[in-house]
Amino acid sequence: MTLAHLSDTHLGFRAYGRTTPGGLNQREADVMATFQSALDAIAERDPDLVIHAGDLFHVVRPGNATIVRAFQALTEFQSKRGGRPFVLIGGNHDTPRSSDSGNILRLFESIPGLRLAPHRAETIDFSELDLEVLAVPSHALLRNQQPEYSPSGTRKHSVLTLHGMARQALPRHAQFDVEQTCHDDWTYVALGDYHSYQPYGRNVCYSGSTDFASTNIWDEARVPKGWVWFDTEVGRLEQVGLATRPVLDLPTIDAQGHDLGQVESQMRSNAQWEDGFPIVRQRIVNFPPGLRGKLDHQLIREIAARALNYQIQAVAPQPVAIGNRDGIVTRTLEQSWSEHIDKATLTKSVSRGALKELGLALLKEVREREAATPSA
Ligand SMILES: [Mn+2]
Repeated sequence: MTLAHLSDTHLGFRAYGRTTPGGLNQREADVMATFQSALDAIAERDPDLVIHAGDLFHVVRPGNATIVRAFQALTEFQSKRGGRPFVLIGGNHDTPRSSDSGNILRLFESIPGLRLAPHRAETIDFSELDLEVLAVPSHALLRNQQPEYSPSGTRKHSVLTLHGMARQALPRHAQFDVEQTCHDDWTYVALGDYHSYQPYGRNVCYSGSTDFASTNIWDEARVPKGWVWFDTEVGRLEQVGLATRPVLDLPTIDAQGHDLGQVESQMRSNAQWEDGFPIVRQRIVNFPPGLRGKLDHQLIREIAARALNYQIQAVAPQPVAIGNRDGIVTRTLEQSWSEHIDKATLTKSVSRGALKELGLALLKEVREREAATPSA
């Protein structure tokens, strides 16, 4: 048996002000185009089973254009595949909290071969493939309505699909543990919710989103987008890449000890990319907020004209609030450290200057590490 696993297509996602000549938000059009190319690539490889692990739509009520395009794309896809099995589960983005009845996903039930689990966990049986699929949508996981994560044992093949956050992916938002899924007992476990491709074993993974469709795309920029192919005869995950509009997180500029001209010249040299109107972020750390508006507007306009979006993210030197008898004062850690050492009583064997330098060097090291890690 062969299967294709995709997830988190987030149709209807919108960002930035740009629109297509037809008046659609440019990112909404991008995300739809990537979805279409995923379907084309999957149809080409012709799997026995397709799993969409949730968040087909970005919102509970997508715009009409997005609903119509999604319906047409899936109808055409299923007709190309002769209505072979396709399982689609509800995600946290496209499932209304209150009731099942108003769920937009219900519309898709009429597409031949498409089986839906929008709200409740259910087992779907496909005798023609000697296969059972346990579908656990977001709503069921959140309400603790998931059944035991074990296959019934009556079918040769068994697939678990689940939409939710694993402790292994984002510990602070954990809804389940990958170990809980007993993935070794299943033929395949298709996870949805986490937006980067992330395998946890030979047969279990997040396929990731098909395009950049969240508020923090910068963390995702390091992992290519795609969907996953699995052939039970081969028994190995294969991520199949998808071309998207490029997302570029340019090297961070540290403004400490530099003047505006030097910062601008680094911005210019960082802004080297081929055409293709990427989505770009330029971080500048240790940059006082007041200086943001003093950067060369012409330079910024020139760079921005070659991007769909050029975002300058200025991070101010971190002040730290310290309380004393006279009230709360704001100082940088470096200032506080220097002032403390200037006044501290030290044993004779310790050099005041060397100790001060050591502290400042360590603080600098911490800042550099922080600058190298994109914020969550
Ligand atoms: Mn999602």
